Amino acid sequence: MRNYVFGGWAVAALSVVLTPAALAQGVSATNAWFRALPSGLPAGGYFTLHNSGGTTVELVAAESPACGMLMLHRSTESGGVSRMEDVKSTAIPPGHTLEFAPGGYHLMCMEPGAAMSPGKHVPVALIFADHRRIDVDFDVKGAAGQ
Ligand SMILES: [Cu+2]
Repeated sequence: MRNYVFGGWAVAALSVVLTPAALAQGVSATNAWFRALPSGLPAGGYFTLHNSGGTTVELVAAESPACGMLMLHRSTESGGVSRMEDVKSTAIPPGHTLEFAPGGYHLMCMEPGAAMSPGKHVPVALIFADHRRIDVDFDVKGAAGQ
């Protein structure tokens, strides 16, 4: 009898532990790349973020050892003038995809290090409002995006 009760507790504890892991599988980042520019200019980072989970996720920050600061930016254009603004966070509802692409949302690697050169790869951690982190490997391409 005692063992049976203990077994019940073990199962309950296990299901609590598994819940966050299942949620973490709901977000994916694909087609990740940086555009490396000459002379240490900031490098734009692009990727496709998909939420296949059941709850909205909110991207709040990104980090990379290859960048001094890695910021969330959005480019906008009005009247033929292109400008960038800081983005505090972007929410992705369940089933939605958000493209980080030239001319729109992007990461901005403010101080690219030596690893930011075409043909290399740099790691990036995408950080969400619930403190989840996703590690993504970014290809580094040249100024022409190849
Ligand atoms: Cu930017």
